[in-house]
Amino acid sequence: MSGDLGENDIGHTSESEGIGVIRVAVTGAAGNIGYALLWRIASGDCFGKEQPVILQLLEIPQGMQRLQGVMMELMDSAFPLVHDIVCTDDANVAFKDADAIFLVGSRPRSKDMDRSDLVVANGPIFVGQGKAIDAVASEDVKVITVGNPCNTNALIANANSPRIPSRQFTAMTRLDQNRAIGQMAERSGVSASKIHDVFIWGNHANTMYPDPRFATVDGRKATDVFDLDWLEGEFLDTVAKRGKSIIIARGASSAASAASAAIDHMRDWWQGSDGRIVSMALPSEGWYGVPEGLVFSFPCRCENGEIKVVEGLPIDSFAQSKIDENIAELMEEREAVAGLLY
Ligand code: NAX
Repeated sequence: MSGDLGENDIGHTSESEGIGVIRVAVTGAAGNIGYALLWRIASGDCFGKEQPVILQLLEIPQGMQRLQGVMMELMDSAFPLVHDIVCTDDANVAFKDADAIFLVGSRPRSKDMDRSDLVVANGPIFVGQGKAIDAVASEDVKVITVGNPCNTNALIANANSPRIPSRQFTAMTRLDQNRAIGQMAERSGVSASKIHDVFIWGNHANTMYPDPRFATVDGRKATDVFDLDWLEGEFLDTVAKRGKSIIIARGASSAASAASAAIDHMRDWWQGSDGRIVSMALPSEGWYGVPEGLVFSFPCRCENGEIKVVEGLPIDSFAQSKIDENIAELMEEREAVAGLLY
């Protein structure tokens, strides 16, 4: 047992906490992404094959019964690295001393909602969770926001957590990057492992820009391998609208691929990106003319647990127009939630 974590804590498993154990919180843990994500964390895919973890899982009260089932299955998987599991509907319990937090839980977009409705509907969740992170999480906590609209939700959580440095709040655009790699791999016949340095600018939305200009495909420049019409047309369009295509094909939104991308994001942040450029959305410090504070996806490298934006890349007129489009959209989202940014 990891100690008394509060009255809403409904379950623990197994053993005592050993030296070096880290606490990993996941919200929306009984949802579709959570179901794929937890097994990857528990098996060591994210924090390393030797790193023991305590899982601190958050759900809303209506989700607690499903969460109990998830916890039972985790127990039944008997992962050696999982030292304890805490299930709760109280964010102050879930985030207590957390070293890493996956903010996945939020309300999905229904048919009658447009994007601005979603921004307003989900914003308040991230006010409460930001405050809880501020109150109880480790001061070194690394936060990834997956729940949509993820850039603006990360902005809200960051604004409500003044104790934690802004650079520790990120949003996920890695799924978009992985989708871009998938498209390049399919078209070129080269395996995904040999495609590097394609990354996403901006918002996790249709406006995003998967930038192919610095990418390599089996050592060759992507701009030599693929024609410009494809890169600025079908490629861009397919990546931007992939989420919708998955919903049409599967009858449900991306879950396993989203969980996998969240693992990639946090693993690279935690363990380093090995010199590779990866996409992460984080509060701008004015990089590439993006207004300060906007949570914007940039080309990044990770080293020693820190994210460094790759600065000084040349921007052509097409890239600039896409960056500007994303800035405009994110400014509009920020405006819509201005009342939540204390
Ligand atoms: P599900 O609806 O399957 O699961 C969400 C879970 O969150 C539910 O169990 C729900 O009870 C819980 N929840 C809701 N409000 C909560 C709160 N305040 N605190 C804790 N838990 C709460 O959705 P799922 O497919 O898992 O997707 C989760 C989120 O990821 C959605 O917002 C979705 O739009 C977003 N996505 C983000 C992606 C990205 O690339 N950034 C891609 C995939 C996905 O669309």
